[in-house]
Amino acid sequence: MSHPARWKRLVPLALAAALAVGVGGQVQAAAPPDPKAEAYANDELIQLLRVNTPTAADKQRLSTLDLDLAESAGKRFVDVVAYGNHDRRLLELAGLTWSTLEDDLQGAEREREKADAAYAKAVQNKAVAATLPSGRTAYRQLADYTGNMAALAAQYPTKVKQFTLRNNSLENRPIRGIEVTRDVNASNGKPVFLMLGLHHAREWPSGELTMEFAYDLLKNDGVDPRITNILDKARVIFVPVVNPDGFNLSRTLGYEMKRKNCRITNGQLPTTGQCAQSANFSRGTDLNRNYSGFWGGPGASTSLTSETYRGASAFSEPESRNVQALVSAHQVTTLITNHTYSNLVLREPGYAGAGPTPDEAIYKALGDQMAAQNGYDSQFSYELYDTTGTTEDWSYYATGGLGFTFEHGANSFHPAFSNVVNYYFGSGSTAGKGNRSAFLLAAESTINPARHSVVTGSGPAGAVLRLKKSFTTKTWNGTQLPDVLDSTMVVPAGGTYTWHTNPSTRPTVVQQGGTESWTLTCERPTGQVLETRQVTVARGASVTANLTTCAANF
Ligand code: 0X9
Ligand code: ZN
Repeated sequence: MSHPARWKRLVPLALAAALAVGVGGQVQAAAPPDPKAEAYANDELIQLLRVNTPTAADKQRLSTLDLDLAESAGKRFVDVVAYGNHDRRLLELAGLTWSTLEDDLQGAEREREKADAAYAKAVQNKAVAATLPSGRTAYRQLADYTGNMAALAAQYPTKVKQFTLRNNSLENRPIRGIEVTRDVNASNGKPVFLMLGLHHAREWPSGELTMEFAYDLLKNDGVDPRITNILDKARVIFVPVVNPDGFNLSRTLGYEMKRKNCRITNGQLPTTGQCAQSANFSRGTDLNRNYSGFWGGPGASTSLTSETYRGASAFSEPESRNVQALVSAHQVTTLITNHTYSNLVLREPGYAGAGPTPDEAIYKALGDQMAAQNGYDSQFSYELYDTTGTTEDWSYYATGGLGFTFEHGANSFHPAFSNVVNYYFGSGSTAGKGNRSAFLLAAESTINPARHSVVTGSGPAGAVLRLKKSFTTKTWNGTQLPDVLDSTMVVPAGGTYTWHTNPSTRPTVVQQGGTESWTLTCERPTGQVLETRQVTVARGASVTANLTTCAANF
């Protein structure tokens, strides 16, 4: 993975003068100039370093430097993207040591482009077979994702429904997803498995794997009995690109290490082209710190130029609000948010102090089962470092749906494309260990009623049933933010319904021995409510609600 350095210009330590070592050995960087912009402007090396952190104090010291940390597989090290001399100097001044995983990330990027071109050519010449479900041989660009989803919807009109998320991105791009199930236009109460990609712009395989699983389900429905069963019984929702602005910049506009979104100034939309200016490379909100669950706690930064900037407030960003709205409007009983890298299957809690979840037994069982398939380590999210405001820090505690972060790959955010094939199938470098079978298990777990709840009964055909719950989600400083879960289904022709849902009681309330209920309403399609019931249902349980008043008046 090492490449000979092309330019190893030693920039005189003018930058070092911008560093101050404060009392207690605390190292602080003065604000401007932006080290990333400087590193690019001066052709300094951008490197991937494995920083030794044998003790918690080392990890703590490293985290105060506000460098670009990657998730990493070892307990005794943290990988860092170091932008030029400035970042290496910060590490030195903090007394940290490291080994070099990649001494020239920009050089590696050019190598990757060459390798990808060669791979595509080999497929074209039939020297190797294109094996991904879609047949793709190179990383998608943003337009490919959009085009692929539209094409799937056109090809499989009864199994694929395209939708646009509630908000456009900061750069005003619509964000698209697809729902996949048999008879997709019927609102039929199936349990929902949600798969997300590309919260983080540079993590290209996270979008690829998401998209390929959608292709696989559609291609092999009626061929592979496991997939046929999944399409029969679950609704699988895909949003392959949560962060299109960042991804577009990373994939096509010359800043491939972009991680965050395009928030350049708090409270303001970016102007055209502003996000792509090198002076703004460090700016943006980390969407995976912007969710409301424990927002503002450890493992997130208050600085707009930090790679883990949490945003001006919880859900300040349209892109994270999109996921919130999507999850709040469906009974998402299983969620996988794909990231790179480190070969991990992560479950809640995201910070150690939260304590074990009340669902640890089944949460761990599912994580371990999936990890047995893809060969990753199955562990708590906090085991490497605490984080707060991540997707599942909100989604799990708000809905009880079992949410996982998958960190794909050994040591690169977007390695040569042929690796994506291996990640998916468990071939080549990852022989026998693939994500396809892990994803299938997640979909099958979604179907398993022991892992969610069921509300069933009789009701008038055509009536709209609604499950609603209002509560507050607590941020780190104790602020209570309103949350509303509100999903619907339609009673089928036979006059009985089965609705696969999340438990009515949230995990933290379960932990305290309390209960919560869903408010179930039976409505005319016009919205007129004919019957209202309180429904309390635990995980693994089923309750019956016969909507006789509604039936009598429908
Ligand atoms: O830091 C993140 O947002 C994720 N890692 S990444 O390298 N893809 O950026 C991990 C989030 C999971 N939570 C914890 N590690 N606590
Ligand atoms: Zn990530």
